[in-house]
Amino acid sequence: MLRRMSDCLFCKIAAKQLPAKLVHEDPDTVAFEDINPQAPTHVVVVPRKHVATLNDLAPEDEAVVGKLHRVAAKIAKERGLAERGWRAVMNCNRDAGQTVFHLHLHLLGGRAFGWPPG
Ligand code: DGP
Repeated sequence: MLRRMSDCLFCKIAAKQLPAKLVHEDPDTVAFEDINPQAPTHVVVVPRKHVATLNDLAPEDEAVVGKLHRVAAKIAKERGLAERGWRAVMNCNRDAGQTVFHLHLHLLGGRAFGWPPG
């Protein structure tokens, strides 16, 4: 598990020290194609700031968490997913299946999803 910032995969992708298929960049966030897509569209949206999990959010992180969702909605619209629908998911810690300990929002779309999630 990648809990230390110096080891953090998504910090390195955001800093372009590791390759990824970037689909969005701004001063606060980066979005890229998931390496193991679970739907026809599977994009990961991350803050540039290292925050390990939802449990670790500080009051000053509230704006960027909102921005992650706005970026996901923009990408979903660009891909024609807005009307049909798409899913936003944040996994927090082990039981939820979090494997990369840098906050990230999954944008999933292009197929129908079940509920409740597995
Ligand atoms: P989670 O299980 O919620 O922590 O999601 C982590 C996601 O990150 C998972 O869907 C796979 C993706 N991922 C892991 N390593 C890499 C990588 O090196 N590059 C890219 N593009 N995605 C990765």
